[in-house]
Amino acid sequence: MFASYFGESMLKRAQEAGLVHITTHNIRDYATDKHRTTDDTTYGGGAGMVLKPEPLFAAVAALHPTPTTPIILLTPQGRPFSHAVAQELAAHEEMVLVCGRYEGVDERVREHLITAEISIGDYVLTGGELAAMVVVDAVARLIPGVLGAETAADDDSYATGLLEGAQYTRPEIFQGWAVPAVLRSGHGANIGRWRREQALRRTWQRRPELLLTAVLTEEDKRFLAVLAGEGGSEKWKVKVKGEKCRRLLTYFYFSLLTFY
Ligand code: 6GU
Repeated sequence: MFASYFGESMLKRAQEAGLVHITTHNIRDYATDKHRTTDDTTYGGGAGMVLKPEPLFAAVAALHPTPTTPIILLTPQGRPFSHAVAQELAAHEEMVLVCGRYEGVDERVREHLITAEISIGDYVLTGGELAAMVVVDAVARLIPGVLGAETAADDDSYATGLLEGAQYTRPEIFQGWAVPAVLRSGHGANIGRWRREQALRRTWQRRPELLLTAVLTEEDKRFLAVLAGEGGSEKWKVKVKGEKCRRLLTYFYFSLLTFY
C-alpha cells in the first residue's frame, strides 16, 4: 500500500534527494507467538477485534524514537488534521505514525505509547493507512526543497488562510470562453488585486468561517464589506431587504462565526 504512493512523483523525488526519509514497518513482524497474532477479541465481549499492545510497543521501540518524537495514532477519534497540524509536524525531525486497524487499539497503547491522535476527517476508513499517507504527503511538501521552489507552499490555500481563486492557462479563448482581460493586461498591480479579490470572494462564498482567522488588509475588509452587501454567502444564505437590515445581519453573522 505505502510503496506505491511513496514510490511516485514528489515523494519519490524528495526521498531520492535525501530531503525525506520514509520507512514502513509491519507490526506482524513484531508479534512473538507462532501465529504472529496482532489482534484479539475484546474484553467484556462484543464484536470485532482489537490490536494487541505487545507488537505495537515492540515495533515502535525498534525505531528508537527520541523522547520528543511524536508517536501518532491515526484514528477517527483523533484531533482533526489541518494545515496548522502539518506545520507543527514538519517542525519535528521525525515522527512515527501508527495505523489503527480493525475495530480498535488496546487502550494501553493510547495511554502509554501514543503521544497524539490524528483524524483526517469525519468519516470512517477501514484502516489508518490512507490517513498516514495523507499526513506524510501534507507534511513532506512543507519541507524546504520538496516542492522545488523554496516558497511554493507559502501561497497555498490555508497557508494564506484563504481559498485559492480562479486560474487560467492557454488557450486565450476556449470554446468561446475567454480568459479574463485583466490577466492578459500585463498590469502587475491590477492582476495582484484581482487575484486577491477572487480568493476573498471564493472564501466568502464557500468557507466564510476561514475569514475569521485569515490575515486581512483594510482593502480586503472593504472588499468583503461589498461582498457582504451583495448578500449572504452560499453556505449560509441570508435574504434581506434594505441596506441597514443587511448590515445588521452581516454583523450578526460575523458575531455568530466568532462565537462558533
Ligand atoms: Cl486517521 N483512520 C480511520 N480508520 N478512519 C478515519 C481516519 C483515520 N480519519 C478519518 N477517518
